Amino acid sequence: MKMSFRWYGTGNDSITLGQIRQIPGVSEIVWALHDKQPGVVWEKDEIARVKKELDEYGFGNAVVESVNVHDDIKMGASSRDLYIENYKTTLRNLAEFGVKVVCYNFMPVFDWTRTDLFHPLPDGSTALFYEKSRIKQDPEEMARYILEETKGMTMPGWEPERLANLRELFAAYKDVTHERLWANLKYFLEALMPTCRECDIKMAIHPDDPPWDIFGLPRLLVDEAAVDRFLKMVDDKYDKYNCLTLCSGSLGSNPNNNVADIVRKHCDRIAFAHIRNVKHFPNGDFSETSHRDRDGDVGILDIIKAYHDGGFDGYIRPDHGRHIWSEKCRPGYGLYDRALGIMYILGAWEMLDKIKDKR
Ligand code: DNO
Repeated sequence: MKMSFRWYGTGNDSITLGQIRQIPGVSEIVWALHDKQPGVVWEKDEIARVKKELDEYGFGNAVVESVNVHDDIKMGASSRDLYIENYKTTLRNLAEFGVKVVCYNFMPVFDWTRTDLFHPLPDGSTALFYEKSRIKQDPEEMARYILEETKGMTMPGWEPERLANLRELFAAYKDVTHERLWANLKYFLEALMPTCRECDIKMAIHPDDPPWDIFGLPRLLVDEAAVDRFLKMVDDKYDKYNCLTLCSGSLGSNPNNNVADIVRKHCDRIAFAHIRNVKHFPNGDFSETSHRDRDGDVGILDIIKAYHDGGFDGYIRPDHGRHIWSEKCRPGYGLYDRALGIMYILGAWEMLDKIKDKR
């Protein structure tokens, strides 16, 4: 297992590489060119600049989260081939600089969605929160809220340029059913796989967050059956490249999903693990919590054990944390609670190593 930390880049994150270096055990930075619109080629000089910065701190740059997929690819518009070609060029450029895993998602219009980015918790911290009844409201209102709360930061999947045309975007997705979306995902993957093999890059899809349809838009990667279907979608000679970013918090938001079971079943197809805890409420709402097992409901220790038992040697990162100790940071992406999460994950992992050695 290789421990990583998501960082949004100089001038675009409240956290510095120097701070991250002081968290024990982190060897990789999960990065992206956050100013790039979906569909645009990532140029070599831009990639080289980030790699140089990470090199200076001794961090690896093998994981990108995310190279976002253009909506025309997701909706199957005639222009999709052009954007797929651009995606391949980006993959080739990334491969030249040692990138091994590219995280992406296939959610129409919105990336992850929460109704409250700074919801107060009983301990005085705040965390991301999802209130089911508020989501039925106008998506434009939701977009306005997210953009207002995150002013001055780039928010992957919530690009103001794209969201300015929300009505048109929704209209364009009108006829995209679940099955059409699956077909468009297959088309995209089949087109990319030969390039992934040539470049030795794993495409690691992120599950949908939350894992159910919202605003009438279809969502695919929502449960174990969907994950099974996804992993069989392209010729098995490409299994090594058609992989998962298994996010315990996204799938775990649905109490019916057992994330540890999915890890046990598909450990060899998980290129990138996101560890996050979530607390469910009986009415379908959920709150993000600390990583500690008993603070939420996803079974963090069981999940970590499943990775350990499976001999997981991919990349792992603490996912969202709470906002604690008055930290001013991106929603879900502060320094302190994610650092605590890392220590929790590493503590459990090292203990499992020791128990195994003694056997
Ligand atoms: C939330 C993240 C997601 C993820 C993308 C992957 O914070 O886990 O935004 O990066 O969905 O494409």
